[in-house]
Amino acid sequence: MILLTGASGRLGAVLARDLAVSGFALRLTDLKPYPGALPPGAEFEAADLADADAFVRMAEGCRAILHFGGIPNDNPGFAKIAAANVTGMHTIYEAARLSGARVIFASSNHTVGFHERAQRLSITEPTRPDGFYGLSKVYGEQMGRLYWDKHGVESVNIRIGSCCPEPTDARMLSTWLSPADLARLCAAAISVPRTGWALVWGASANPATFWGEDDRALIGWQPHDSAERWRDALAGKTNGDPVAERFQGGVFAARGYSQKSSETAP
Ligand code: NAI
Ligand code: 15L
Repeated sequence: MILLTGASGRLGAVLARDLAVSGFALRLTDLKPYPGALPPGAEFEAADLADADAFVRMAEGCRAILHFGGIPNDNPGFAKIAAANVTGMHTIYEAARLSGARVIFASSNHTVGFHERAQRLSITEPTRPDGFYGLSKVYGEQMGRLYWDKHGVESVNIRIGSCCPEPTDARMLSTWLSPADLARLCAAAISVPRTGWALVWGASANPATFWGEDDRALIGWQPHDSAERWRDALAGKTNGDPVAERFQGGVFAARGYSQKSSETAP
């Protein structure tokens, strides 16, 4: 059995459908009702990440928790991000510790959003979050590190780029992750015998990528898709904001930016 949080969201609903087709038995959960008919063999229970007991119960008998629930941007502000994405990680990791499940965590490229676009990052580069949302994802990755070192809870932390049916602007020529590549990555992350604490860039095989070395060989995953066939249509579709265009995080980095000097410290 696999527990999938955020099952009613954009990525959760895609994963629920694709993983059910691949034969995984799914326990789905979200604050919101599941949109439409449940995939074959799946069950659904509504729960808030604030309800730690509900997650301990739902994780019982699960070999993996795919954690895709939470706030996916900076819009609601610090307090709400902290409740869902920081306290919520404690809910998930305590449930994983008690059930013995592996966590597969939807982290984000916004953990490193203040790196310049010209850089090609490996996972050993320092994090440079571009907002409280990105910072909450750094916390989530490090919560996994703590639970691995202290309790032996395994996790695969996926720094997702931009996961949507097609890339829609020039930045996504670098950051796009096809939903099919995401589903294959999650299936591999569930199935591989050992992961320890692993960190993977969640992007398709985009030649314009910002990201390099990671733990994908450990997971046994390679992306199949690429944003490159949209290059002619999207190369000129830039944001116009110099801060958004300079940094990997794009508009997330530019939101509320008030650095006065022309150079951000290296
Ligand atoms: P979404 O907003 O469509 O889905 C998130 C789901 O989490 C929603 O259905 C929401 O009801 C649920 N949720 C929010 N707060 C909750 C709480 N307190 N308790 C229980 N459920 C709660 O977002 P999306 O795009 O599907 O993203 C899923 C995950 O992937 C998020 O964690 C996001 O940060 C991450 N991610 C997504 C990327 C993308 O390109 N879509 C890129 C990078 C990371
Ligand atoms: C994210 O982390 C967001 O959840 C998603 O909505 C996209 O904006 C994505 O990053 C991105 O950077 O394109």
